Amino acid sequence: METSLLYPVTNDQRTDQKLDGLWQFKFDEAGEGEKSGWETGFHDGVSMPVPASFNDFFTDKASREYTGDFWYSRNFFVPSAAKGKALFLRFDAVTHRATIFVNGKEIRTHEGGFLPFAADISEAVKYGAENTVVVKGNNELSREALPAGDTITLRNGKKMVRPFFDFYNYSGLNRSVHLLSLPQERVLDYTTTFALAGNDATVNYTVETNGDAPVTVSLADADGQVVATAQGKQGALQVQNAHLWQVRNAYLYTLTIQLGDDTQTPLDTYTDRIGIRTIKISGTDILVNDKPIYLKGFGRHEDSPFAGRAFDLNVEKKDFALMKWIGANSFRTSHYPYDEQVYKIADEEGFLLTDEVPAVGFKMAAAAFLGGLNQSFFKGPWLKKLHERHIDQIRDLIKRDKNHPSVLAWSLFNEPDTIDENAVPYFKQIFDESKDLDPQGRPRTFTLSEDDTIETSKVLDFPDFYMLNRYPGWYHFGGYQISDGEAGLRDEMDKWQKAGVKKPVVFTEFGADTEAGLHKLPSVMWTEEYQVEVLKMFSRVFDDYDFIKGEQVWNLADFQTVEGNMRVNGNKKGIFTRDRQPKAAAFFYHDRWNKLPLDY
Ligand code: GCB
Repeated sequence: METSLLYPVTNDQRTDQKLDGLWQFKFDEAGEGEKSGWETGFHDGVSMPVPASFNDFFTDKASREYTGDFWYSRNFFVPSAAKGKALFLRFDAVTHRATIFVNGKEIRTHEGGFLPFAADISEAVKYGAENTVVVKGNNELSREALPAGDTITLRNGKKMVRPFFDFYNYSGLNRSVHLLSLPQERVLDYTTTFALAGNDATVNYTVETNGDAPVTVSLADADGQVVATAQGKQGALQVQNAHLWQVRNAYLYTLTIQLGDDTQTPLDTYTDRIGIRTIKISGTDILVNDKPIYLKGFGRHEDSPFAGRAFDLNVEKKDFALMKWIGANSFRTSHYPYDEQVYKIADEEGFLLTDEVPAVGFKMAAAAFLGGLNQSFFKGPWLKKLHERHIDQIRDLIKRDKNHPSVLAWSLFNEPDTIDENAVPYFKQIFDESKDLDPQGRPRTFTLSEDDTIETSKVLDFPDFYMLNRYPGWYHFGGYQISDGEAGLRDEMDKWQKAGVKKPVVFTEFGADTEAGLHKLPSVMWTEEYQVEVLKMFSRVFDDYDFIKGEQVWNLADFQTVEGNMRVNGNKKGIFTRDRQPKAAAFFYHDRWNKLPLDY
């Protein structure tokens, strides 16, 4: 099966046509789709925008919360000129699993709701004619899949998800669909690594193709001047006076790969923008181009009104504008890989990001918080399948994102249960198997929940740096007890210090739910004043410990979650509201972060 995850481009040899717009859509509560021939296409559904989560377009609750199989259908035209080309449909993400049919024929299936996959449709299409693509999606949760949860059946027979995580199970064709026409002999993938020497840099590359045609690689600077060329599937580009990609001061080169003897009429061309920079962990420092950096920024979500988890370039543009204004330099793609356009913007804007797989909910206490279960997550019949899918998604994540200069690190879990002995063999497997996947050897890590401390966690040897999620001042010692929250946090940091922590520590979650516009003097929990007090408390602590190398507050913006008595129409820990307007805390960070030096 074709496994290329290269981002689509259009040039003389390749075309990328987006199949976004209105599709036909149906729920399949009774499981009648195949029996009724829906895979051949249908016109009696409702119209549904793509990309979008279907949920919030419905005005009745049963549809919004729908759990199970759902179908999308549309026609697309394949021109006669495409004959002889390799044709693919590329789905940037379908939540959480999909079966793809073209003209009634099953082409492939895919598991995992946040990573792209391509379906080879060359044999299934009619040329110079209309064709039909049908997607059978499914949004159920289980302990065998990422993100983890259960699917339950209510007494009225309706299936519902019970997520072990704190974000709404937005579903559907959340990202774009592309029709790709590619040359038969083509580039499948490429990698780059960098070595710096004085002012110069070496860009080492490998190119994977599906044939034997000779490979030419060239690198052009931002003005389009070619600065280095090399031949072969593996080689080195020597760049004199290299412009390095720097944090919040990006510089991108254009890498062009061509196949064939004649670069005037190549068999294939693939072009991408890369940044030359190195990343290392040294003691408690995070080094970019051998210089220490301090991370300032956010945990985020792909979440906005109307289209749910759909990628929306307008929302993304706004989020970057806000992150730049506030003085941030980084974020975590909590709790799943984001649309590839996010990484392209981060590359251009010089943001560092920690790229997370949807391994969230690997803890029964999280399930308990949301519904009441108390067993070991890392012991159960679901582990084998889960592990297969987990490593598969880590593999695809790294494959997809390895060439982005913005990617600082890989986050392999969010808040798993690491005080459980049973977690150790699972962690060992995941860390062993992912060890050599990234040619750039970026750090691998995961977030530790409040239960997982230097005293209790059994897996602290695995990560290259520590990411801590901590909520004193909110889930415990809130309101009038906040001073005890601060004292407890300092006690914990003293223990890390005393233990001689030898790796950087980054706070990747902390904060307080805050209803925008709610004010009180003196403060109470949920007011804008109280959120600022909590964040100031954390800042005081961060300023006192040198091994703390970053602060990424939870969350950039309010976001939708499952409903419950802990949530007022979603999680309100945003520094901005869901429609991206500032709470008082935004001005606090604007002051703090614009003043902090990069190597704080
Ligand atoms: C966490 C989770 C995050 C939640 C957050 C909260 O620890 O990682 O997904 O949204 O806490 O606000 O409770």
